[in-house]
Amino acid sequence: MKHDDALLHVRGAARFVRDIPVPQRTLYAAPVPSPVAHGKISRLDTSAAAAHEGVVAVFTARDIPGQNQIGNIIQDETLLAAEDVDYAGQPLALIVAESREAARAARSLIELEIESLPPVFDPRQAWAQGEIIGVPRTFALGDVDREWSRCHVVVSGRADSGGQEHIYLETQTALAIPRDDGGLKVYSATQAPTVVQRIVARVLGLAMHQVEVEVPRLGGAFGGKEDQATAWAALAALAAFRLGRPVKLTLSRQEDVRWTGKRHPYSSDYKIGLTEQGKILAYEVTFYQNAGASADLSPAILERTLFHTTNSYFIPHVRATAVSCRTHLPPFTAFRGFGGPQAMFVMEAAITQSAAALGVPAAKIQRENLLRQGDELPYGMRLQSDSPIRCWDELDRRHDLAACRARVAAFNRDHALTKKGLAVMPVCFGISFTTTYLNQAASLVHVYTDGSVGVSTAAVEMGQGVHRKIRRVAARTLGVDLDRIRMESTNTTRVANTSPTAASSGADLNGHATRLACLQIVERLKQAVAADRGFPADDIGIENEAVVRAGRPIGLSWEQLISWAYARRIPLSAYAGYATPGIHFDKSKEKGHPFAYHAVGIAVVEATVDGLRGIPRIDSVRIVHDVGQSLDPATDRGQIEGGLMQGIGWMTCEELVYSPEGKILTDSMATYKVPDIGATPEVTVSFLDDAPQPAGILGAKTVGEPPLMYGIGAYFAILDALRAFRPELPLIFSAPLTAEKTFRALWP
Ligand code: LUZ
Ligand code: MOS
Repeated sequence: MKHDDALLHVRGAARFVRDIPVPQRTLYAAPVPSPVAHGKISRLDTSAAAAHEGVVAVFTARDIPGQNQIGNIIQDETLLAAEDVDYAGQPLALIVAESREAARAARSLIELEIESLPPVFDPRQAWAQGEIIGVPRTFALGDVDREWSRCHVVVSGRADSGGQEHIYLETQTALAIPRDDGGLKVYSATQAPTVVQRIVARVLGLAMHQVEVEVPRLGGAFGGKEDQATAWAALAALAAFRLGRPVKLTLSRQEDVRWTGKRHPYSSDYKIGLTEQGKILAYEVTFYQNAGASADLSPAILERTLFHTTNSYFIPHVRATAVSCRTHLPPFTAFRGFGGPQAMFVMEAAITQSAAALGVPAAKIQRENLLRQGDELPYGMRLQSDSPIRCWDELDRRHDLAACRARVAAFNRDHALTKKGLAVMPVCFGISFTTTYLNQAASLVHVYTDGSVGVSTAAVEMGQGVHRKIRRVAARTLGVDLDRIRMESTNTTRVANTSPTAASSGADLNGHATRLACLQIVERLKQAVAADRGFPADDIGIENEAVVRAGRPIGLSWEQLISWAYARRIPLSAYAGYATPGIHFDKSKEKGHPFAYHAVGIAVVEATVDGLRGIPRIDSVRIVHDVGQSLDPATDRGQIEGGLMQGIGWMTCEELVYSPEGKILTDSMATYKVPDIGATPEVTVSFLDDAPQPAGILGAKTVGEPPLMYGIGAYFAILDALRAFRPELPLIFSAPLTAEKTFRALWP
């Protein structure tokens, strides 16, 4: 129970945006969704809804004072549909009423006529019709075309992975409060306060300094609030601005699942060539990303897919092409891994098929081709460490992969009705926003006169424990106890121009900024003590809440130091920015050094399939993960276990099902199956020893997204068990591998 808010969370006392006590005269807003996936609005009459009891106003696109445009990377998304409707669930109007119930009840009174147009839901079909976002991109290394003829085996195939709903505990929420100067304060459950600020200002025609955005904490996000908290904040702000009253907007779970974006489904074609010994010589892949109806973050996600084409492997000849396809589904968005998992799934599919063709275990090919220090990745960067091999060997040392394989084979010989399967899953994930300029953060540190400390950064606490890590950085840098440090809310007036808390970079970027701010304060204090006592400043330090000279206390405690310094009029606050050094990427060549470092680890997954009922179960997952010098081991372990389970869910049970008209059918927790405690395998997590990471903060490596991808091993472990029943079973690479699919594979 090491999370900063653990006690608040278990008592239900933590305040999320929807728990903030609302001001007097607060109104409630309910969006009106499009019932169809594609069409043209021919009539939208709001008068009957506006006349409903309790309704104060109904807004449509015409009521937007600024731009009706919420697109972030590409400006292709309206806040309220003006003419065209591009997905079922798209907001057409906003009803504002004295109560949530009244706003919702009035929805059925909206009179709507939409001329239906044929929708497209399949990315390959969209591609064939030329419906793409941006341009296709290709990363290449070596010369695949020449290499095929040198390969002993060449296999090719298709791999599909489905979308994934975030199921953050807190649904999308915003509270907008008008200010007396015509501006607004917006509480938003967002990972990206500055994006909300910029887009609210754009929609209302205001300057950014007229919009203050505050985030207390989030009840989970997983990427689902990186870009998609914005629309709801902008709708609440629109109503608050027009009516001069506070407006709250909260989606129900079902609304949230129906209307908001999810992980991108991908459909991919691959071709892979190897030597007789299992050395991969060439790999070619085309990724068709299902982007949904507008760009959202799809171009950045597509790019991260390309960066992770070869995952943890060195392949000398690679050509990877990716295209973002526009379909009539709610725009798909960021989700932990951000396009990386989709690429890694295809790579593992290709290796699994190669192993079958060569008649060797997949693990042999995986080990043979692991990245080594200095190996070149298809985007020109070289791996800086030997972590992939060190993690593999550590996993082998701890868990003996050959013995695991033998144990599984023995079990399968002895059991006719149940079979086990095994899969190793290495992960090598690039750390930094691939959009280089986003790799910046800032921190504002106040030391109060009693010696307590308040820290504001750009980081949003969403359960991942970033606040605890930043507190540790501040405490270590100032030389004081952790209890002295408090993290403040994330607010655009205290720290401006914030990047989203995303890309596993929150602790690194904001930790570095906090360290630099704390160092400024320490330096001022040291100089003042040196001048007063006549010591050299370099001899002075602050350790364990006391001033030391050459490591020995001089009889001045932290509290005494601070009140003394305040009386001497020494500023006790500091602000610092941080920008990741040394990263760059040239899109015209698709080469560069986009990442500060790579997060690396490996897992071995064991599964059992019940052959009569077709039910798969993940028995155990053993992980060796390189966290560098962990800033907070309990937090890191929690992230690794949680990420793993989210990945297992994506690969095995979380299935999005749509009607032929493009309406999501799996729109509640009753029909969308996430893994529960009963599905949790035995998980062993070991940290790689002696692996400090200089580019991370205080030697630590980030841990946010990478462990999700261990879950991919679950797919291949189940597939391995299925092949133990039926060795002739055709290899299917279509995630999730649900119980229905395993049943049908065994009982065709
Ligand atoms: N967001 C983003 C991300 O804008 N750029 C990224 O590279 C990224 N990576 C992971 C998660 N979110
Ligand atoms: Mo994210 S997928 O918001 O790092």
